[in-house]
Amino acid sequence: MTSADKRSNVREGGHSNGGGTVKGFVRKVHSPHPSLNDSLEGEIQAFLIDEDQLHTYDDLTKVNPVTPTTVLKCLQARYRVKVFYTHAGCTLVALNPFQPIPDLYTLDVMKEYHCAPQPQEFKPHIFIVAEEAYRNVQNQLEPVNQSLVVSGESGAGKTWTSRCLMKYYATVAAASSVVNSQDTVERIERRVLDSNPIMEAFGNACTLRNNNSSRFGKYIQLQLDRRQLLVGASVQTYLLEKTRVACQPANERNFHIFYQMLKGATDEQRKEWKMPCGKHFVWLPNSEKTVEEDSFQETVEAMVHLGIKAERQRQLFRILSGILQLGNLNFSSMDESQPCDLDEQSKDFLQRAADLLCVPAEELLTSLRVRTLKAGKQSVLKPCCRAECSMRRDCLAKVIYAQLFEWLVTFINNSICADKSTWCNFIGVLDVYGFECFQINNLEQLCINYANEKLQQHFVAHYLRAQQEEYVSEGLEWSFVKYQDNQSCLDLLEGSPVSVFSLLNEESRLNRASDAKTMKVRLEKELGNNANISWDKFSKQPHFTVAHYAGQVSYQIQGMVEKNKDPVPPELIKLLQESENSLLHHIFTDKETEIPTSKGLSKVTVVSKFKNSLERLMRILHTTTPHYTRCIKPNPDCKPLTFKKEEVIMQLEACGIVETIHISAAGFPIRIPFNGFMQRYGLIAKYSHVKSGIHSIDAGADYILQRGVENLLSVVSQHEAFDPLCEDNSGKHNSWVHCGRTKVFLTQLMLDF
Ligand code: AOV
Ligand code: MG
Repeated sequence: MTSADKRSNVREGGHSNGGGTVKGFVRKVHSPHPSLNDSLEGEIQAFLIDEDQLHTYDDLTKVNPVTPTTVLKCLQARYRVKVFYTHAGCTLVALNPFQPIPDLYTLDVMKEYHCAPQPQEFKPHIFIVAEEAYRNVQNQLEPVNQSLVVSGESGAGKTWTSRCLMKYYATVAAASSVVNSQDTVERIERRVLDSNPIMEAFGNACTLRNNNSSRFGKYIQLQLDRRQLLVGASVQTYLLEKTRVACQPANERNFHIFYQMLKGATDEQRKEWKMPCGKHFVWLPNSEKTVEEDSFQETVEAMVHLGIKAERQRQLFRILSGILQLGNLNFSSMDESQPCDLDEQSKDFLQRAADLLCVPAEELLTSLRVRTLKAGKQSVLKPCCRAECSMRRDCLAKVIYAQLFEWLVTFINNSICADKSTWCNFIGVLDVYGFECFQINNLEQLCINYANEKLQQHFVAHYLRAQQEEYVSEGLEWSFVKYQDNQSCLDLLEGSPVSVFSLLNEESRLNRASDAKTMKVRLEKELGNNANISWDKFSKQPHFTVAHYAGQVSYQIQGMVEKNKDPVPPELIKLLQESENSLLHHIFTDKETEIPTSKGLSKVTVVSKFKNSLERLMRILHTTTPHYTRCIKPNPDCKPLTFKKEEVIMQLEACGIVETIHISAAGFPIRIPFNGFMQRYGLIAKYSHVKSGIHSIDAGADYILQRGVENLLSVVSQHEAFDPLCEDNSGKHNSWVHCGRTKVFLTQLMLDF
């Protein structure tokens, strides 16, 4: 059997098994499964003997035995020879090279994978995943719609991978388009791709973990017509980390777009935006640092392609500059609890901000300094103290930026979304913010890590369920490999009746000043028995620690309830609605401006909204055929071609790669329909001395085929090469082969014989 032969059998129903080319050394080993062999010593030796061959393993299910150490060694060996993709049963592992790899993603490579009769026979690549999803749509396998779920911690390469996937479809799904619709198709692909630099300029920022860290989640659905051509796309975004606009963690930066403006503006634009050279903006820390994403030109070009007119762009940039000016407003007062005023240096910035946002300067100042309270039918004006003023200033910036982002996403959708009558299927690409753990973590990290927890749950549930369903429907008896379920962590975060989110929401809906200590006491009282939450007794700051699937994260409680409430003073909205900047006016038109009374606090909190949006996403994912790619960050410093074992092993363990491989390897990743099996392996029986009686059986009813296959298996099992593997020589129900109702289930190792 050639290796191509072997692998042409092995893919079914979207399960990828990869295809290693290494033969031989596994034969030295009596059992591939640690569970079947008490002594692993022999196996480890066998593994070590072939260490110089490790880089040739295209699929980790072939590594023997599968342990964190052996998987790690294999990945390290591959990384050393600059091989970045490896199959791991049903998933693809992508190691981040942290340097451009020439010739890995070229048009020619795309075409090679796209045109290959069996792309799986090629080296593991993200394009195999892309092509598999594409062919599933073509073959109308149920569910027809596909999801490419890219996961991994911050900086692991998710956004990069998503871009590769989008480029792949924009290339292969357009290449075959007919000439007379070329114009439209080309425009659409370009627009779809151009949505990336815009969204990244507005939604990504430089963090301690990644210079181009996504601060929002996105699910982009690429819409395909009957001919499988890309006719449009739609984007759904998730919770932008808007606090970054007004508050950048130490050594991090604001969103890229501000630096792009600062660095890319012409003299004329600088004048218009009131951003003279050398002016220091408080909200633009670390502007001396240059990152690749600082290209203003690219963003503007993408805007032009998407149809954002020059005048709209002008308004947009004026608003952004207005936000920056707000950051330089300082309030002062002799006494912290007393009404305060702007300090002298800030007066200039107030005037500039007002000019750029097209609102009267006095009204801007009043809305920042004076609160309107409602008492019955009467309104009372109350001057704010310094902290309140600063809070209102930050709030103004955040609400403007968040609305602008939303407007952009809507604009992009209007520009790239195909008419419902023209598309029938979609391939969704999911790229969310990766798991994060900083020195100080707050509501933002809680939401980000919760999203990752949800994705992990989807993976565990889907993969195990899909396998189980097939085994059951095929009548196989098989006890499942144990796996790490993260349900208990999700219950802690979002469960009912009591969870971190429910308590946070209750606290946020109470009309009282939030207090971190009270919140902590409640958490301890209500959730103290949950094994996934703990407290460090020596910590001075109120906090709680959650045991996530990807590691422990300690969350600071201070400020969390307030962030969850996310109150926007209605005076600010009113001010913006009166703006003469028509874009600003437009994006606030439908916003509520009612002054809340004591009872009327909004029930919609940040986490309740986020939870709902993720649940909608999960519902969509469940209706699609998923393909998982696990991005791994090989070192914490984003250094090129540097592989730190401790870093990698933590990520492998966190996402359950080893378990996935076990399930794939201990399960039966190869499923061959009886017909195909007989065609391929009937020959063995023919030349065998054992009488099997299978010669009389042609392709026919499943039952007859099943008998034939069973006989064949029994013949194969008595073959001398197979001998050492068998626990019982009946061949019918050993751990290597199972004969189902319509298919033969094999372990990967069976194919090596
Ligand atoms: P992320 O999306 O997973 O992090 P990115 O996709 O932004 O991570 O990757 C981080 C950086 O790694 C990129 O900016 C590239 O410089 C580099 N990189 C990633 N993949 C490749 C590749 N295949 N080839 C070359 N360079 C690569 V976050 O958004 O922070 O979770 O929130
Ligand atoms: Mg990203």
